[in-house]
This record gives sequence, structure tokens and C-alpha cells, in this order.
Amino acid sequence: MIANNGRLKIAIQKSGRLTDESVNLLRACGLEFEFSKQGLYSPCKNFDLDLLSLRDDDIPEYVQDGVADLGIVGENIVREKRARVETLAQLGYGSCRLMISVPQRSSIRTIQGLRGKRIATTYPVILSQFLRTNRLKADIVELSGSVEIAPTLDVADAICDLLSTGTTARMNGLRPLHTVLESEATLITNKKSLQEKRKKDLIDRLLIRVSGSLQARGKRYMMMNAPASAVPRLKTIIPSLKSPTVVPLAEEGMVALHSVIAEDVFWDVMEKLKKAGASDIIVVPIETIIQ
Ligand code: PRT
Ligand code: ZN
Repeated sequence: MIANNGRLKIAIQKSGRLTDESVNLLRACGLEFEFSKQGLYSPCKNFDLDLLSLRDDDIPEYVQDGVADLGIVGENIVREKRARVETLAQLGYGSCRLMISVPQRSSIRTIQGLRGKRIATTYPVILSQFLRTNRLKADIVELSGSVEIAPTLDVADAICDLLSTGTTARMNGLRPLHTVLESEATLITNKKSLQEKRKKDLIDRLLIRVSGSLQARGKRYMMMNAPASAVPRLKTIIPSLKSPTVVPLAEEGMVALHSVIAEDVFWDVMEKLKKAGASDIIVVPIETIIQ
């Protein structure tokens, strides 16, 4: 039995698509622990927190029932399990869409065309809610996996399944029809853990670190030297740079500029900055941004 020792318990996926990024996120929060995909339980050495590794499908219920105080799991699973949990943060990875798709040759063109048809899914709860909301009557064929082959086997006329790149659907001759839910990994908790002062304090401390790591994600810190006269021009080149830090250098008329920049634009920006007079451009990773 896992002791109720006053330490926070966070449930993460034992082995799957969310595991590595969940472990990385917690490590980026400064938590030190050993994690093995075989183990159930990993105590954190420098924070009052223990990790529980579980099947993702069990995480919402364990958090709802207080077996774990926190959990990291896809919103799709939280919704499907109808768990009574509170969402603390969207974590920006594990992004996917729960989509209804039909075979390429299907005559179904809109969701209205789904009336009276068979839809295969591993998400019967979300799908039936969707059908009810849209006043559509259709047969839900509940499967436990490999949903994408259901139309080929003539078990269904359409499927409702997760998609990220869309490759699996394409390879199975399916055409996307409608997005039912957009999902990503989320950090969840329960009311009871938030009501216990000691746990609430720990959760708040952890949340500051999580949002700091999320803020820093996809961003770099950039430093460069430039003639002071080039600063107005440089400011127009760097997106999101309203007021860069500008520091005079020992060399007369020269300054250093510091700024945060988004990873996905920095090569582009860099070239323009060089042309506009910047030199000695240094770009370094950012671990966290606490606001
Ligand atoms: O063993 P356990 O039960 O813990 O894991 P699992 O096998 O049930 O889940 P896992 O590891 O596959 O997924 C965990 C979570 O990752 C899901 O609940 C989603 O929140 C999220 N996620 C993100 C995805 C995908 N992207 C995804 N593409 N989950 C599943 N898929 C599958 C999808 O079902 C389909 O079969 O990948 C295929 C489609 O991928 P594309 O890229 O070809 O479109
Ligand atoms: Zn699962």
C-alpha cells in the first residue's frame, strides 16, 4: 500500500506517448527522482512528492478518488472517464484531435450524413455526448483498439478516433469529417487535495515551477552587440521585443541588447539582425521564466 505520508502524489503515464515529456517536465521543475518504466512508485529526493506510474486510463479516477493528488493525462481520457477533477494547467504536449473520419469513397459529406450509420470508437462517452448535442442518432460500435480498420472489416461506416499527424487515417483510406474534441496533456487535481493546507501549499509551489517551465518552452535568450544608432532598427526586427535590455559597452557608441525570442523564428530574425548591424549574437536556452 502507498502510505498516506503527507507527501504529494502525482500520477503519470507509466509507459506511453505522454511518459517522456511528463518526466521531462517534472525534471525541468527541478525535481530529482529516478524513474523506471517498470516501477510503480518513484519518490522525489528534493521535494515532498512521489510519482505513481499508471495506465493513463486509470489516472482520472485515481485523482478523483484521492489516491493521487495530481495527475498528468490527456484531456480526452479525463472527458471519457467523466472524472470529477479540477484542471490546473494545459501542458502543451500530447496534442491530438478526436475526429470522426469516413472511408474515402463514402457518400457521407457532413455530420448530418452520420444519421443511422455505425460509428466505431474507443470513446463511446464523448461520442454519444457529441451525437446528442447535435441531435444525431447513430449506432456506436465500441471497440478496444485498432478502430481505423473497422470500416474495411465492414464493422462500421465511420470511426471516431484520435489523430495527431493523420498518417494512420490516410494509410487506412480514411477522410477526416469532423473534430469532436481537441486534446492535450493536462495537469489535474481534486478538491480534497486543494482543501488540505499542507498539500495546497505544495501544489502551489509546484504550479509556479510548472508555469515557469511552460513559459520558457520554445523560447531562447538572445544577446548581441550593436552600434547604439542601430537600436531603433533592431527593435523593429525582433518580434515581441518591446523593450529589450540595452546596456552600454566599454567601447564608445556600442551597446549590448538582451531579449527573449521564440525558437521557431530565431534563425530568420538572426539573419535580419546581422544585416541591421548586430554582431556577436549569442543564443542560449532558458530553463524557466518566473513572472
Ligand atoms: O498503456 P496506456 O493505457 O497507458 O496507454 P495508451 O496506449 O492507452 O495511450 P497512448 O500512450 O497511445 O496515448 C496516450 C495519450 O497520448 C492519449 O490519451 C492522447 O491524449 C495522446 N495522444 C496524442 C495520442 C495521439 N497523439 C495519437 N496519435 N494517443 C493516441 N494516438 C494514436 C491514435 O489512436 C491512432 O491510432 O495514434 C494513431 C494516430 O496517429 P497519427 O499520427 O497517425 O494521426
Ligand atoms: Zn490507455
